[in-house]
Amino acid sequence: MAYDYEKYIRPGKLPHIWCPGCGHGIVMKGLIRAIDTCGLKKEETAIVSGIGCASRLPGYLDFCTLHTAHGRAAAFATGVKMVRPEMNVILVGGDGDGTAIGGNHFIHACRRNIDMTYIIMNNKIYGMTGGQFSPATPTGDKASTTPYGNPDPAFDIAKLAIGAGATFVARGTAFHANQIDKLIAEAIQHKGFSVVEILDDCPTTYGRRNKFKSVIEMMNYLKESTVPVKAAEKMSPEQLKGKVLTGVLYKEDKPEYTEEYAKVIARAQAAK
Ligand SMILES: Cc1ncc(C[n+]2csc(CCOP(=O)(O)OP(=O)(O)O)c2C)c(N)n1
Ligand code: SF4
Repeated sequence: MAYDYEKYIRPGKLPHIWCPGCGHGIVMKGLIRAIDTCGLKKEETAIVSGIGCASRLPGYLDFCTLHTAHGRAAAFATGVKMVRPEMNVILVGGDGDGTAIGGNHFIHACRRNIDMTYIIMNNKIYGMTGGQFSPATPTGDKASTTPYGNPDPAFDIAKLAIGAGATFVARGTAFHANQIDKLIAEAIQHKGFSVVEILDDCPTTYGRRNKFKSVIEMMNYLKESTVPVKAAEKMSPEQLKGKVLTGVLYKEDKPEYTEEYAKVIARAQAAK
């Protein structure tokens, strides 16, 4: 049965800016299905982004949306959640926005464990500005700023989130479209800071430079290079060599920040 995405879309904002074959639209549809599954109301849900192709996503959705400054989605979203803790707050953006210019904000949002969900679309590149390398560009890959191969090691964004204190971390891919909504729905339902990294594709500025002949090749790469975390349990180290794990990678219960902050305010008021 066809899914009714239109009830969540702002028709006046279409057509979208994304290139044919870009994975960001697949993620947007997954997010819509997750929001629908969780039954979130439009007026009680804020979707916040920074700048970039991925960060254009909230503009197309009929919720309370904020398109902010580059790398500052976490800062604005934190402000929304602190003032209106009853709101559902979802952050979206790219690997460049979230882990380069916004890296500091990202790790501190993870550390605080504010009840929000951050969806990072990791296409390994700065798509919007023509393909400069990002902290997620693998060593040796080509970008407009590394035409002879990137000498830097890349962040593992999911591991970075776990190390910084996020209490729910999952990874999916744009190829596995029908898992994206399930991962995001579980992240939304988790109480605390949840991160969903979606391995995505940018055929225009990354694929062409890195010898992917078509979007299908890029999608096949996402399929072949990843293994569900449950399947990995039965695989040998040799079989897992070069594979990236997908699914729910980490989950823990910890005190939530806005609730702890409310207790501090109550203590301060009682002390007056
Ligand atoms: C302060 C500031 N610095 C740089 C830019 C230019 N800029 C716009 S989008 C972008 C990169 C976005 O890359 P990413 O977040 O990975 O998203 P993608 O476009 O790949 O989806 C950059 C560097 C900007 N808008 N503001
Ligand atoms: S430049 Fe890349 S990330 Fe941006 S819309 Fe095109 S394919 Fe997507």
